[in-house]
Amino acid sequence: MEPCRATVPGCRPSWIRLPYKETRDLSFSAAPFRLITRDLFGNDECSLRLPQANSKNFTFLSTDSAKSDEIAIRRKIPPIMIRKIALGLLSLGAALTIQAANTAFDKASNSPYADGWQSGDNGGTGFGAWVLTKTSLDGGANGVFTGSSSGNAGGSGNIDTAGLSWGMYANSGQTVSAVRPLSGGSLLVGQTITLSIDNGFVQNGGTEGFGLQTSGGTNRIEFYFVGGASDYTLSDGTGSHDSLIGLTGNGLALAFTLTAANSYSLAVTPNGGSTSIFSGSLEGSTGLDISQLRFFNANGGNGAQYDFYANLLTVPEVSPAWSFGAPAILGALFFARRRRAKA
Ligand SMILES: [Ca+2]
Ligand SMILES: [Ca+2]
Repeated sequence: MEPCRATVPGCRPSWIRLPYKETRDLSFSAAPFRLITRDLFGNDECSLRLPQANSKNFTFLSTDSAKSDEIAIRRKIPPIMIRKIALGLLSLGAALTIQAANTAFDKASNSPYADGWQSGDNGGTGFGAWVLTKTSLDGGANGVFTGSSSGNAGGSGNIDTAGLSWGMYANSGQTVSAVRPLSGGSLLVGQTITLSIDNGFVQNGGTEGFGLQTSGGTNRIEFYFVGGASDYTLSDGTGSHDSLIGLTGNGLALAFTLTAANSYSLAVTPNGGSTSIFSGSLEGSTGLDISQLRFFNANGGNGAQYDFYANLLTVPEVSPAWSFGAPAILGALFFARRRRAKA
């Protein structure tokens, strides 16, 4: 194994020397992967499967005064026993912090949207910049704007802040998408994304809604309305399901929580209505990341009553009841060491 730079994605394994008490940020373009360590002679010392295999950004802090250890990233190595992992990591003496998606908040009434909503706008805090795309250059067939979501569905409730939401229109077979990346890392177990959507009427052949995606744009879950249907549709790892939540033009508040590597809960509350909570498995293979959200209006219809709106995006602070795994693993290490000492 030739040493190579850990910051180059796809270099397997990628070794990085980590001096005593030094912190290093690492970022990778692919998951899942494993962390391993080795000594100066190139012997593998231990291997640690990340609690969140979909994490792509994280920070190491070396506490090894011997200055002789290296840390590396490997992908798709068969699992080994936790006890071996624990003892190996103890020999390294490293502490690991996994970086979650940043706490974030944004709304349509923030100042970057005062001159309109454009690709590259990045209001609020904690998100990456918007990526807005449309399938036609014809501004009459698809586009985005800011305005009150009370204008759709022939006059309705809204999800506005200071009279504004992010608006999207599409007709004549066109589609407009608005992608918002998370920053700092992908969503970890215990983290939540909240948002509001307000679709108007949706013509037959049209869909309006949102999805959570990998950084490469693969859907992990979607919630949307299909023109001609009675209820909203929820698509997850077991297919597309009737949510039994009927069409509303008044808006809905949604809260998605990653409850395990491939499991979720989704709370959906129509404006003025009661909350429905869904849970299940995510689309795509286990270990894929959730790194962005996408709003879409796919041929929803021509006219204000068919406009789709979104607003109020947050990644809240994580409840103390959740753990990102690293503390639990470190706890297991001490447990393993104590057991060995007693034996
Ligand atoms: Ca703008
Ligand atoms: Ca509305």
